Amino acid sequence: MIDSDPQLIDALEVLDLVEATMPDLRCAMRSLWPGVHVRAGGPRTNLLEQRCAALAERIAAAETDLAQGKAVTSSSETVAHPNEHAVDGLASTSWSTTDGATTAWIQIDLGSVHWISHVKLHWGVYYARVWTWDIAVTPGDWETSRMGGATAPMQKEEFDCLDRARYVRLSLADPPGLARFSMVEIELWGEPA
Ligand SMILES: [Ca+2]
Repeated sequence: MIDSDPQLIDALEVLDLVEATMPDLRCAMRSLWPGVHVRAGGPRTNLLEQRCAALAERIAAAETDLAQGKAVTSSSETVAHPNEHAVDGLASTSWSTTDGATTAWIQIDLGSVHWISHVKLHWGVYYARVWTWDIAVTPGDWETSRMGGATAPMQKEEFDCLDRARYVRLSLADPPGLARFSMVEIELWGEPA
């Protein structure tokens, strides 16, 4: 009988705990979500599936693009493509470095500590074949969360994480052509910690 499956009853109790302690566990739950496995059939399984689906919807609805409109600094910017264009929510604008540097960085201050569950990088024409994503709770307390590399102009990259941070910094290196970098938008999805 599925109704008496102790593992399933445990899962329902865990779900009760997650719901009771939201929002602290929202980010953790989202991270665990792909691993949730429920046996098919049976009234209690259906109940668990329904509650998990409802919880996932609540988690997604609670998240916003934390980066939009936040304070942003960089190694260099141009008059036509200032730092703010990387976090203005517009696909029609972009931040660009000045020419001549084969490395660069752009940093966002969220104003307070947040949970970040996933990141979207929308590259401009001038991308980095090597990038590093660093996070910090306090100034200077940098920790590398992710490394990667873009492979084409205007590429959109997205990755999941479970980061708790106030400051984030994207360091760029190895441009394929001109010594220049550009980003259309950096999106940080999550919620206050
Ligand atoms: Ca933009």
